Formats: sequence, C-alpha cells, structure tokens
Amino acid sequence: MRENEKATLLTRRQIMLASGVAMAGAIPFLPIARTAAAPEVRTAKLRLTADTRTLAVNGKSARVFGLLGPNGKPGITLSPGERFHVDLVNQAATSTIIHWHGQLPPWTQDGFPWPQTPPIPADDTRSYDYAPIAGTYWMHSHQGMQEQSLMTAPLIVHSAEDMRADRQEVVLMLHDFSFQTPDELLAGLTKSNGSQSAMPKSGMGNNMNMGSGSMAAMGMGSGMAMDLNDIDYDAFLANDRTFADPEVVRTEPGGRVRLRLINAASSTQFWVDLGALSGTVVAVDGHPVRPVRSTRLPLAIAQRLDVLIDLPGKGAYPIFAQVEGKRARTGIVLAASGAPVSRTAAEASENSPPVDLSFERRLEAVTPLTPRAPDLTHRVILAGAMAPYAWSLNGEYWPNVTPLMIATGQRVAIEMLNHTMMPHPMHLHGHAFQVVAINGTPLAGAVRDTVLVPPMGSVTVAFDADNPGRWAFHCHNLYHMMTGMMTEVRYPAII
Ligand SMILES: [Cu+2]
Repeated sequence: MRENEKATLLTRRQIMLASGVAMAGAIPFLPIARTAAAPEVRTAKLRLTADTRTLAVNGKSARVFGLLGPNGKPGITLSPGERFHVDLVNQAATSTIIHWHGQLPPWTQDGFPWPQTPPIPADDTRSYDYAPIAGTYWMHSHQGMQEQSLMTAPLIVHSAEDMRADRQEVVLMLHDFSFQTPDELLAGLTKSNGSQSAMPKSGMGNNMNMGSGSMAAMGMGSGMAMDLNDIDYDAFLANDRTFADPEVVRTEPGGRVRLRLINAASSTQFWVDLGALSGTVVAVDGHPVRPVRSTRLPLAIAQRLDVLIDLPGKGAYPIFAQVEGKRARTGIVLAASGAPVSRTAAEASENSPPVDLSFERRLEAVTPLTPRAPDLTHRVILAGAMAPYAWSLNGEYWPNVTPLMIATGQRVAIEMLNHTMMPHPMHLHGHAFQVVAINGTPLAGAVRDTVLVPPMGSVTVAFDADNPGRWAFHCHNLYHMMTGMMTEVRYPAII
C-alpha cells in the first residue's frame, strides 16, 4: 500500500502558510484576527487551470481532465474573508465552463453556458470575482459531459470558526470512473433499450429489483423495481485512487479531523461508512446543521458532508464509500503517524441499500429560513424511464423548457414529485434552499443546494428569491441531465 501523506491533507500549519501567516516550528495557532489581517490574502488573484492529465486506474492509464489551483493541487482553498478572485485558464484543448457548485455568485459568474456566458474557448482565460460563502463546495464543468472525465475539484472556503477549531482538514472527493468515453456511456444508455422492456440490458446498469429480504426491509416494500446505477463503472475513486491503493492520510497528534466529503461522481450515490470511527456531521452542502452523530452517512450525487472525527487511538482507520445497491466501494485511510496500515478488502461483504432520506429527516439547519408562507409554489414533476432512456421535468426536455418564473423578494417553494423508479438528486443554482417537506410531511430541515428525491417520493424545498438572473435547476445525475432533466429558474427582466 502506497502512502501519500500530502495529497489532500491540509494541516493547520498549511492553512497558516496559505494564509500568508509566518510560522516558526510548532508555535501555537494564531488568533483569527491576525490571519484575516493579511491584506495580500484578500486581494490576491488566484490562477485556476483547466487541463488534461493522465491517471492510472486499475493498472491502466486514462486521459482525463483536471482543475489545478495556484499551488498545483486540485481546486481552490480560500481563507476566511478572501474573495473568489480567480483567473480560469483553459488549457484543456477544448472549450469549457466551470460551475462553482453551491456558491451564490451573480448569475453571469455561475459557470453555466447561457447564451450570455458562453463556454471559454481553448487557450482563453476568464476572470471571476465574488464574495464566496464558507464551507465545503466543489467545482465542475457544465460543458457537455466533461464532468464524467474528472473536470471536477474541491472548492473549500474556510470560516473564521474553522481556523479557531484547529482541526486537521481532510478532503475526500468521490468519483465514478469508466475507461469508456462519456459519449459511449450515454450512447449505451440511449441506443440500447429504446425498443426493449424496462429491464436494462445486461451489463449496463443493475435494475435492482427488491428481491432480497434486506432490500425489501428497507421500506421500499412496494414490490416495484427500483433502478439504481445506470452505468456499470470500471472503478470508483477517492481522491483519484481506488481502494486497492488508497490514499493514507497521516493524522496529527490528537487525531482531531474535519472530514470534508464531496460526491463528485456523475451517476453514483454512496454510503459513507466510518468503520470503527464515529463522526459528528456539522454541515451539509457547506451549510451548518445541528450536530448529528452517525457512522453511516448517505451521500447523494453532488452533495457534501462535513464530519468531525476524533480518532480514538493511534491506529489506522479506513473510511469507506460504498456504492448504493452494490458491494463496490472506495475510500481513504486515516492513520496515526507510525501506525501500520493493513490492506482492506476492496469490496464490502454485502450490497448496500439504496440511498434514502432517513438521514435527511434528522437534519436541522443552524440558520433556517425565517418562518413565512411561500408567495409562490412551483410544482415540478420528475418523469422518465430507463427505456427509452430519457428524463424530463414537467414533461419538458432541456433545452426546450418553460422557465419557472420567480421574482426578487418572494419566498419560493418548489415541490418535486418523483414519478419514476430512479432517485434524482436535484440541484438549484444560485440559491441555498431549505428542505421543508418530505412526502408531504413538513419539517424544518437542512439548508443545502442539492437534495435527493427518492423513487415515487416527493420533496419540497423553499428559498428566498434574492439573486436575480437565469439559474439552472436540474437533476445532478449527468445522464439524466443530458437527456433532458433540466429547466431554468428565472427572474423577470433578465436579458
Ligand atoms: Cu435524475
């Protein structure tokens, strides 16, 4: 097992260095006022490069994209108070546009290919400058299917509280990976089953009928078949590595970790299993929630979780991310310095259940919406099927859609009704919403930017319309989005 102690391990000392704070040996952590006072940090323009790279997966090499930040590492990490002031340099040899997932910039900086904000041509540069919100975010291409080819990276915005907490930061970004091109994967879905029954062809997706007792016991007991995992991937990656050769993150003395989990997969949902550890979830999609202790955490596509973990001893602890409905898993290892790391089985002993909303129901925003009845409720029907493979919102297929109109100052609710046998992780750009009902039952849930709508279920979210523009609203399963499952949330008088 190879060790890589540096890949995504951001110690407090590195945070200090990144913040321009001088450091001499093991000096105590400086108060935040000193850090925030560094003026060069606040005004520095950062360079982010969209590029191509070669990645070794299962002993074979693959050509993929990458997004490298100013320090040559994936993505961008910002200090408290620092602006997102970035030159995005496109060296990917093809046009691209990068979306700052979950951030709330002006709409022209959202990184979506609207006519007003076209993709960045190869060898061109585009500048961004907005005040970011703190938390665990990520960035990904919104051009074609580049996201499947790993045009993704973490976007971490530290808060003053993060700095005071003085926890070791560990980022774990998940991917699904295929040696086939995204076009081939999509063609396999759309061409193979147009005239067949609802069962996908062998090898493409696993139609997970609920035959096993454990599945039937998961509460889906309608006897209907549930579709999971449209695509049969070659590998699942955690920080670009498979579980056969995982990243080993050496923990600092004391073993106090803030684990930032990002599901950057294009079409895969995971159960994160902390193994022998237990954790406290303190934020979802970057937004603080009242602490919830758990060891098994569902992570839908595009969602994030911040988990505080205190290592109980000086051992080595694998963090698993198991694909829903499968035995396949990936992950990393947290290990005290010097602790031996033994090999862990690359597959779990049992299939995991489907990702569901049992955890979502336990979440409660630290900063909820102010109580107020919605001025406007948009009802959106999620429709589609595996055969023919096409997915829609309100019967419309992107780009031929009728925008959902909202206006500044309104409290807006969106009620999503899933009329399909697939789960759909629904994401709204430019706004953070609160989950306010599940299957018609009200709750004061989490504030977040992506929520799972399970098969035949419904979820209602609410938000305050405070960011005028044109905003994409879509399923974050890339293949659902590509076959139509996207619409626009739009304010009036936007040209
Ligand atoms: Cu979907």
